[in-house]
Amino acid sequence: MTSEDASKFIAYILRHAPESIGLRLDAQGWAGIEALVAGAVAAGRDLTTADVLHAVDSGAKKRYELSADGLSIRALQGHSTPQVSRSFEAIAPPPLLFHGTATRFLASIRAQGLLPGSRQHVHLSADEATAVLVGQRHGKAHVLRVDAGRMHAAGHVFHRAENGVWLTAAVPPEFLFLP
Ligand code: HQG
Repeated sequence: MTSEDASKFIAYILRHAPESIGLRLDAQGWAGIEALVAGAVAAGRDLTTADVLHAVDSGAKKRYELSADGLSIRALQGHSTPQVSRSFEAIAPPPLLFHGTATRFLASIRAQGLLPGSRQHVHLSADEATAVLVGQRHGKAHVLRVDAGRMHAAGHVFHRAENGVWLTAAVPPEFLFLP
């Protein structure tokens, strides 16, 4: 596998479908690297321990974390698998956060606000440039501004993953500055 393919495959397994290679994650998302590699190989994928360690170190996004003993790996955020229920500390957000989306989702977002979809949280960015990149993954990007300060004052809970991504359960439309 190329390192890009390996990183995508590891993201899919650790966030969405560990059971597809017979892997069990703990509630905080950790998997043994040996078990991850063995499961992948048994499923016919050409994944090595070196590929896994490279995925942790490479990329600007810092998607993964290695355990202190170096034997386990987890994805920092973005999970949909019910095996994982990471407990993130609640912290106060900055007054303004950003969400990158695609223009074709705007009508639905105007009606429903931001929903987590299959993930466990809505993902928000601290800066506009990052939000543009997130939105571009889906099509023609549109960056929404989120009134995080007012949401927090209204009792909505926010978390920040170790890689700087902000998380919240959902964003009702009244907290979005919509076009
Ligand atoms: C949209 C990447 C219609 C939402 C990124 C988004 C991020 C709605 C899409 C992380 C909606 C879900 C997450 C509504 C939300 N109606 N569409 N009511 N509410 N949406 O991929 O935030 O590369 O699940 O705007 O960097 O794009 O994976 O979420 O367009 O941090 O490490 O539904 O994934 O990181 O898409 O991205 P996603 P996201 P990685």
